[in-house]
Amino acid sequence: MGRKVLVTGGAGFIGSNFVRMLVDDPTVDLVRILDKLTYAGSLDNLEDVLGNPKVEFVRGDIANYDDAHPAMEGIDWVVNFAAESHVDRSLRNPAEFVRTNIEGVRVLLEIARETKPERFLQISTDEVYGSIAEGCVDETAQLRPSSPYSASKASADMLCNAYLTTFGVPVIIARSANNYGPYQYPEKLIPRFVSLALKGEKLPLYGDGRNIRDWLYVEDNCRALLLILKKGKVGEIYNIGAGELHQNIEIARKILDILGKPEDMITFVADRPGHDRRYCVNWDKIRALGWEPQAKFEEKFRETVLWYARREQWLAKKSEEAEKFYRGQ
Ligand code: NAD
Ligand code: TDX
Repeated sequence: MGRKVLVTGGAGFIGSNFVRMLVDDPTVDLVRILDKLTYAGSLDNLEDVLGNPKVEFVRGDIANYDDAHPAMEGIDWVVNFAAESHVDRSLRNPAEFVRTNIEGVRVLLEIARETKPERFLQISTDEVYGSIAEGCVDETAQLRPSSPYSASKASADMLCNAYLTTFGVPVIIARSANNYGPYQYPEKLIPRFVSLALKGEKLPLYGDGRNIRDWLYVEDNCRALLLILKKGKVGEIYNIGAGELHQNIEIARKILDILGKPEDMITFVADRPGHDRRYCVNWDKIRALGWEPQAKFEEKFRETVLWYARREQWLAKKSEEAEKFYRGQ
């Protein structure tokens, strides 16, 4: 008998890519998705898999016990992607981040005490370590989150550890770097800039544009997560990075170059308050499980930009919503 997997937040960017990978995995029998379908989630992201007999979709809120309990029944692996994920939004409305990213995780952990899954994989982020001036940090580094978003994610990690230690919930935590790839909501850097460039609008870089992120291809991340479910050890934390550290200005230039647009479309705007300068995680631990990133950055980055460019209408519609947030509407 294969595994029955619950993917919360499966209608979002990484979750929908992960669902696609599970559907193709012969050791998985059932992929149940629990998603609230907030502004960031969409059934469009799951269009090609919703008809698959392995896939069940349930609309519901992880912070609501009555939604989450039935979804967790009979489940072997819980993978919690559901979250408010946008740093800029967390600066304007932190309450929603506390509710979903902390209270939601508490509710799932409580239910896990009853339904006893074999594994509970909490999807965390490299942002919990805060800005890393130089070098890269391993999983034992101190947590120094800077934004309400990263503070809520760090809090969830702490709750997970407490439920493991106190109640034996079989938690594993994964801390990934910035993902890029298809199906990301265009409030985030790469799809936002592709969309603005296609519309002939300026690309607003925060501050001096020299902040650094490590860019991990979403499929590499999903492969790492699946490997952690299969071979990872309960109670462990695994960093997942790519070693592709790039300044935001390089990312903006690459997008313009791929789309054949002029570099003077870049503009510098007020910095994000508390903006982390650089992230870099050491991922030796997951490497020891047998994982390496496979994506060639230049190739996958180009493919990603063109993926969005080919969906110009879809992108324009989503981007109109996303830009309302930036205009303060
Ligand atoms: P996303 O914003 O694209 O998707 C989040 C999904 O969660 C959406 O489908 C949304 O509808 C759903 N959701 C939100 N609140 C919910 C609730 N209360 N109940 C049920 N569903 C809810 O996010 P993403 O970029 O795919 O990120 C997924 C996870 O990975 C998050 O936990 C995030 O913190 C983490 N992460 C993301 C990145 C990245 O680069 N995107 C990097 C590291 C970690
Ligand atoms: O318009 C912009 N201009 C700009 O300069 C936007 C949207 C972003 N930026 C900068 C801020 C960051 O330095 O680009 C970088 C990337 O920004 P985001 O796409 O907002 O991502 P980030 O803040 O790095 O967080 C992402 O990676 C870690 C995800 O949104 C998180 O969910 C994840 O945990």
